[in-house]
Amino acid sequence: METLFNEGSNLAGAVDRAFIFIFAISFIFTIGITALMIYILIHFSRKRNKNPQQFSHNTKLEVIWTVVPLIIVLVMFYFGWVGFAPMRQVPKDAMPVTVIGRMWSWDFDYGNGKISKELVVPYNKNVKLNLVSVDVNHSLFIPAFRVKEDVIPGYNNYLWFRPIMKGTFDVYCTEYCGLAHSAMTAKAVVVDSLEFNKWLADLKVTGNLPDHPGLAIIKANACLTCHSMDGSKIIGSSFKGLFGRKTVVVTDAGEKEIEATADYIKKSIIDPNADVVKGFNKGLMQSYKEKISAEDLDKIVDYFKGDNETK
Ligand code: HEC
Ligand SMILES: [Cu+2]
Repeated sequence: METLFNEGSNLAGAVDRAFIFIFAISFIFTIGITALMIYILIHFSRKRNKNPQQFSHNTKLEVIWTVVPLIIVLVMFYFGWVGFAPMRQVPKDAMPVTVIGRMWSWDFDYGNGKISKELVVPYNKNVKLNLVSVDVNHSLFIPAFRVKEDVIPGYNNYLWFRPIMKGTFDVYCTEYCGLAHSAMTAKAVVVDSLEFNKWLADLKVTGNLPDHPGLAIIKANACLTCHSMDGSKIIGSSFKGLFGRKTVVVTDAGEKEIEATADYIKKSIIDPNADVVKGFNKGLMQSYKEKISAEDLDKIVDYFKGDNETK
């Protein structure tokens, strides 16, 4: 499993060297400057120096405190450069994977409609990630690989790495991208090439297929800003397993348990404040009476029915 000091990719060592060098210099200077300050405070105190002296400058000292930091900073630059330059030079043979960031999840698209929720990559093979955002700014961060790159809508950013350690590693979004930003995580899994090929062959084709018409209407009306598909609670309840679910609702007449039938679902969309799901706030969901036709409501219900059956 992952530890803080795992160097999971070919790029990690150089990043760590730059970090440790800068950290060590900062540490030495913090101690040194503090010690010098305390020494000066005592040694040059008024008690010990009754008659103040006037200094102008000291060329030797000034040269030292200019040249020494200059060299240190240039060495820092060297370590940084040696670590950074290869990150922007993608090897020709790198396997491309498109990373799609959205509020608030990652998708990893291997082409031909094969889309995964996990970033599975073959051990010791170069991988290029093409970074795409469908909404706001995100940032892909895989700490164990020491790679981090912004994912900006309309700008095709990228990164690459060669995993040199098998295992499962954390993937984060490090750009504050809204309500469920902290839940925008995934896993990077490094496996043998053979295992990878098998995994990819078995990966179901889910992309490029047109959405169910009901789901298309749900997406077009931005219902998914408030309702998740994966069981998590956003502003409204999750759509996962909605159809036929037993729910406690609060009405003007008090609480009651209902089952999510076709009629209930339609009513929830047309008159959302009549039966308010317990634990959620009234008045957040607006009525879609004017926006969604009766025909489209049927399609939405049809989608929920099917969605439940496959679960
Ligand atoms: C602004 C946020 C928001 C949007 C957008 C929104 N809803 Fe809701 N929805 C809620 C909240 C909050 C509840 C729970 C309170 C209630 O029942 O009114 C809810 C409840 C529901 C329920 C009942 C769920 C259950 O667990 O029984 C359904 C069905 C539903 N919404 C469907 C939709 C559909 C379809 C759309 C898009 C056309 C949509 N909602 C858009 C916030 C929203
Ligand atoms: Cu994000």
